[in-house]
Amino acid sequence: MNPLIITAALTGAEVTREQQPALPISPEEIGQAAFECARAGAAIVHVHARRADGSSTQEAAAYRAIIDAVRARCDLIVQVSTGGAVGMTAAERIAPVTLAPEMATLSLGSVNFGGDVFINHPADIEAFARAMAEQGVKPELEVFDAGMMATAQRLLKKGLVCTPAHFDFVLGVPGAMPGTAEALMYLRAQLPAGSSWTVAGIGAAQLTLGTLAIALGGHVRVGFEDNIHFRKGELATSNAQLVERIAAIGRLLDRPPATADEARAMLGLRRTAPN
Ligand code: KMH
Ligand code: ZN
Repeated sequence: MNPLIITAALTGAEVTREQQPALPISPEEIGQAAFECARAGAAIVHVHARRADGSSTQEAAAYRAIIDAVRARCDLIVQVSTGGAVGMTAAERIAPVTLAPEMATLSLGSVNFGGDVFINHPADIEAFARAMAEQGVKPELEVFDAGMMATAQRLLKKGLVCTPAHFDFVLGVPGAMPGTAEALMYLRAQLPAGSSWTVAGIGAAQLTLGTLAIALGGHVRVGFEDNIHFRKGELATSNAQLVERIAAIGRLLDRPPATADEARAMLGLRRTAPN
């Protein structure tokens, strides 16, 4: 049996309350959403911090409040974002890693991102990888485009990322690789041996690529960061609703949801003392 690790990407940096009224923004709301997602079958929460006015921030104190709010309610793995929002400096973006969370994202290259450009300079990528290694933080390698697999290989070769690596294929961002089965299969074929992987399909691809990933032995990310709809023309009522559906598909395909501790063992995470 290969349990399914479900990541709930609860908030993101770009989605607004106007677009999705149930978007969790405050630490308390994010903690409550994490609790509901844990009950629905998630093992990891991928989190972004917002200020009270909804704007994005990478301040460590804001992430501290989120980690505390999640830990007060459930034992989910907290994965902080180092992508932050488009336009933030690298120095801003790396701040939450100083809290030594269990996991953090590590974006592997620059890419067009809707009407913006998401910049990840090679030197910054290496500095982020070093900071994570120093803090004992497991990186999730974010792949938006094909060339980023070569960057992953370079980081592994330089010893900046340990094996087995864990990848997230983010597919369907306008300007990056599309949310198609072909794109997923192409990236999967290039995984370094022994790697684990998850897929974050954007919009409607969240359901189709998530289901395909389950069948292929991968893992799945769902949540409002990537998709605000339950189906075409119908907003999801909560992040947990999206987790519930993918957990049900996992069970049908003999991939029951992993608990947080099962996911820790599968990903080789250190079990953190509450930090
Ligand atoms: N907000 C995007 C520009 C991550 O969390 O590491 C980047 C992002 C990736 O969300
Ligand atoms: Zn993110």
